[in-house]
Amino acid sequence: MTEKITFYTNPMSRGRIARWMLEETGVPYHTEMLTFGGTIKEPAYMSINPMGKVPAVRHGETVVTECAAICAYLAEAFPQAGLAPQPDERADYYRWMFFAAGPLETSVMLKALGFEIPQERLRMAGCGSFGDVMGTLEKAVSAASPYITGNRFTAADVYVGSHIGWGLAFGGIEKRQAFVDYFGRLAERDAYKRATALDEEAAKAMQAA
Ligand SMILES: N[C@@H](CCC(=O)N[C@@H](CS)C(=O)NCC(=O)O)C(=O)O
Repeated sequence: MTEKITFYTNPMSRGRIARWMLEETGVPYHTEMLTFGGTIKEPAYMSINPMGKVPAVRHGETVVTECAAICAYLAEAFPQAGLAPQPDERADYYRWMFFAAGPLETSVMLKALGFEIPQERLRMAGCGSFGDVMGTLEKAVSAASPYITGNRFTAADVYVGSHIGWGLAFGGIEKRQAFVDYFGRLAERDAYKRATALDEEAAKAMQAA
């Protein structure tokens, strides 16, 4: 019997990444909405994620936090969805998933906070410069193949694509054509549309409450 999945989120958060991934797997799940500055910091949720941050996924007795880990975990827990990498896709899959969770996320956030790493300290900064991160990401999504690991859509596209989509929408990522084209392909997916509609609806309901 399939173990129950509980998805802890807030619709205006990185939880949208995990929601998209859950919708891609096609497995049923129960959603627990948390409020920022409210239930997210209460003991019941802090026992799930001591960071007091969303998203988190509970699968039976197993808890996973961190969007990239949630995407990778669900891809492996539900192999029938075909979102885990084939052996020849693994290098790109891990490379770009970790690149997005590390250098990309960090450099976009530093920029949003108005912090520029001084040129002479770039050597010790794992994320490198914002310009180098943008250039590297652009090359990764400009390859002849439509997806980040090649011709097949995988969980790495959910994670990398979410960063690009969010960044294009809110200005954290430059509107380069390669980013627009790559994300445009992903946004056509039924699971992406379903996930977005569910979170938009939940956001409206939370605002009205
Ligand atoms: N590294 C985490 C980041 C999670 C995160 O920062 N979530 C934010 C919303 S996007 C949050 O829950 N903030 C609430 C708080 O810190 O009080 C991940 O990738 O899942």
